[in-house]
Amino acid sequence: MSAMESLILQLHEIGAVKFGNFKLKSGIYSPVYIDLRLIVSYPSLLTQISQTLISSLPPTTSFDVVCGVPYTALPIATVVSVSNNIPMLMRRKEIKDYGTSKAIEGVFEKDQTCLIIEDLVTSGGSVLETAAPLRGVGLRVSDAVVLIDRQQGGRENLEENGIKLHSMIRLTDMVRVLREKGKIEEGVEANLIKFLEENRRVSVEKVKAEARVLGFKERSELCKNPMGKKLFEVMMKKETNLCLAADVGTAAELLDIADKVGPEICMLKTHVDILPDFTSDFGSKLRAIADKHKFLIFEDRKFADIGNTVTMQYEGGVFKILEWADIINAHIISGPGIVDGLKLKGMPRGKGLLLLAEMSSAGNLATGDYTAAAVKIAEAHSDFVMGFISVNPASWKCGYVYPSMIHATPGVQMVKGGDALGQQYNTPHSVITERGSDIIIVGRGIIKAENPAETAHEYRLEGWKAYLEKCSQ
Ligand code: 5BU
Repeated sequence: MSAMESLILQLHEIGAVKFGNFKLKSGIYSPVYIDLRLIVSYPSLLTQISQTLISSLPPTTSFDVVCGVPYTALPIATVVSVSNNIPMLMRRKEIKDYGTSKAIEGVFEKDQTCLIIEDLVTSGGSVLETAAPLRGVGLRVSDAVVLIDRQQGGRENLEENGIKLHSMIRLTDMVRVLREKGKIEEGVEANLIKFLEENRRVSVEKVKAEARVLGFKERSELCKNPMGKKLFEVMMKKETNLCLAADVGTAAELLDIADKVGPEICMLKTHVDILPDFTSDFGSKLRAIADKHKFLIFEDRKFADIGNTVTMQYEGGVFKILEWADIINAHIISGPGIVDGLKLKGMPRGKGLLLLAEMSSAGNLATGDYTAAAVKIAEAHSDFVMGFISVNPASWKCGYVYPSMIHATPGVQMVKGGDALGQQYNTPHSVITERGSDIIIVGRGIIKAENPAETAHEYRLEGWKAYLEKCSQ
């Protein structure tokens, strides 16, 4: 029996490979599920895997360091490193908000070659996510080795990004061996082959975008919503990704600060229902200032009702938000009907919608599956949904990779901290680079400053510098 066959049988034996009907991260159903996290419990299998991985590489492959894709491949990479005496690097998945905040841990020199080690490749997206920061710090990445290749486009996607994929076990080989050894029925193999045919290539567009940070220019071209496009253009033209949260006491003060801070911002965020002196000409007055300084108006109304009700709330009442706000936002708690409702009114007038995928306040419930649901709804309505209110989109398992969507993040101040009522602040640099957002939304950091216009200028410089830094990675 070959080393590969033996490994396949052992992986099946420990339950790392299961057959049935499983929902994958991407939402599609798969007849096979592979969970290699289990291998840490089987040290001798882990050793075998690590040895076979390295010996399966073509002899011409040379590298100075290895780096495992977090998390499952980390123990494999560690064993490879220790048993072959090759130094290892670690890529941080979550970058710390304190300390040195390095994406790559370990000692290396510029232009050294790093071999990426991965347990399972589907689209190749995770390998690219690890390759990007490695390349960002000056390492060369030309090869990746994987224990199991699901044969769903990973090889091609990586090849297009200059990475040759060496796979130890291909999914079809694995299933063939298991069938030959009588571990599974013939029908299971046929079912899997059919599945692979139907899912040959997993979201190449997503993977490509993941590989490098696209600039606002390229992203504006991908954006389907006209207001989203416009916002990208405003940001580029004015070189600012600052949004002012104009939470001042009166409409008069709001118009005054909008005029003063206008040159510094790409967007001004309002809570129109906090203004005691609101009059029906507020919208046209703010519009005139927005046109003068070329910023967009975002009413942070946080619609949350059923589709039919929000159409009325958007268009009617005292505030007539539809008349003057370029952008609005909505919770998805009531389901996708809310987007249909708002779209009915907003689309014909070229408006844009941000979905609340996350919130900045402590203990909020917009996390995990809820965030993923917001992404799904946005994808289905990308003609009207221009982006998200996000807090840490870089940590999303889904969605962050859609370059056409704009991420705007509240809870920003020059120093990390919070207020007495649950608000949590991150710095402009952290929000844009580590957390993967596009726009910083700043309220009290600016409006409570002695000189709001000057302070806004400082925030603008910080935010834009971080954006440029991210693009140059
Ligand atoms: P601050 O003064 O910078 O804390 O103001 C933040 C603004 O962003 C304020 O208008 C909030 O209503 C708004 N906000 C937020 O803080 N957190 C969120 O998750 C969302 C909006 Br959504």
